[in-house]
Amino acid sequence: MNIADILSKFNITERVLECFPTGNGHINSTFLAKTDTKKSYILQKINSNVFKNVDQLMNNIFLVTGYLRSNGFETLEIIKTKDDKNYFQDENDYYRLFVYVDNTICCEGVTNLEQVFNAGKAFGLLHKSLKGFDASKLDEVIPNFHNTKKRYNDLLDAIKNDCSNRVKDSKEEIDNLMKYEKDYSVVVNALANKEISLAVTHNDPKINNVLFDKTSGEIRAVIDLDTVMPGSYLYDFGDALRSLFTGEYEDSKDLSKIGVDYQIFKMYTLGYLSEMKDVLNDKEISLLAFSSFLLTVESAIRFLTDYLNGDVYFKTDYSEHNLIRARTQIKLANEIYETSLN
Ligand code: GN1
Ligand code: MG
Repeated sequence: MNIADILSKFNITERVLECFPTGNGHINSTFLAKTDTKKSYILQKINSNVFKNVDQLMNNIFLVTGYLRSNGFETLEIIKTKDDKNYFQDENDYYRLFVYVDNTICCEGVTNLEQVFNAGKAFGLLHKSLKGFDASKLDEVIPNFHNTKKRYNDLLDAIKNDCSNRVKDSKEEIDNLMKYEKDYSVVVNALANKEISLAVTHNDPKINNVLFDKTSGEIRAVIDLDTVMPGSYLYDFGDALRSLFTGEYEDSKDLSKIGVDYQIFKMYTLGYLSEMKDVLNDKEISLLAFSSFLLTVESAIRFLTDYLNGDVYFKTDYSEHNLIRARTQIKLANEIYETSLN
């Protein structure tokens, strides 16, 4: 089915003039559709290999965006299909359409610390504004997404199976990840023991998922709500720092570009706590720095597991892409560990 036919399934009145690929996600394919009016749309082909239950995924987004909007926050707007569904399915694929959030920019990289503060504030605000939302209404669209212990067990399985004969090229990385084994249960255990809250979390808190107003620079909306699920605030806090430290170098072969920047740590934390200081408990506060290590090492585990499994999850451009990504995350995790947790 061609793009024009797919777009014709959705409930829009404007005429689409052009539709072209945009963004650089690892999972879904994204297109910007320009129309004969000022309104534009974002069309996405949903990766149903990653998101096994698209109905649940879209229902989560529908519920969360509805809640945010009714509480006065700007958020994504789903355009339903002509038969009133949150997505369109053809023989092979699933598609959804959002209104393009006009007059906004997202930062692909950090150019100043104010952006970092604002990113922290944006995710803090999202957490705070979803505090009253009943997390049990959401489906766990990717079960155990940030269960680091489970991710590590998946890595051990991938090593055992060695289905792509790549273990021999990854010995150093595997040893490096094995040495932190005892740390992998810290957050999942604290959640299980109810020492920290089970909350609604974003689970992909990259700075390029925050939209800022093009004119005023103010925070407008947080996007990419695919993985909004029940989780720990620490998942988002740690993963945001991981991605800020990594910046655009997630797949850099030059490891000297990867390192911890404590100014970034400080500004993100100040921004985040400006919204969340009265919501977090003492245990959560005590684990903030640890979470930046944990989510970084988890990301290394995920990339390396996918490398060993033959690149079945993340999009890759060449055969060692996932191994290279794992290396940047290991370098960063080691540095966070040595400089702040040892
Ligand atoms: C994936 O597709 P993208 O870039 O939004 C992944 C995140 C990873 C990220 C690494 C559903 O997100 O968890 O942190 O790649 N999303 C999913 O860049 O697995
Ligand atoms: Mg994402």
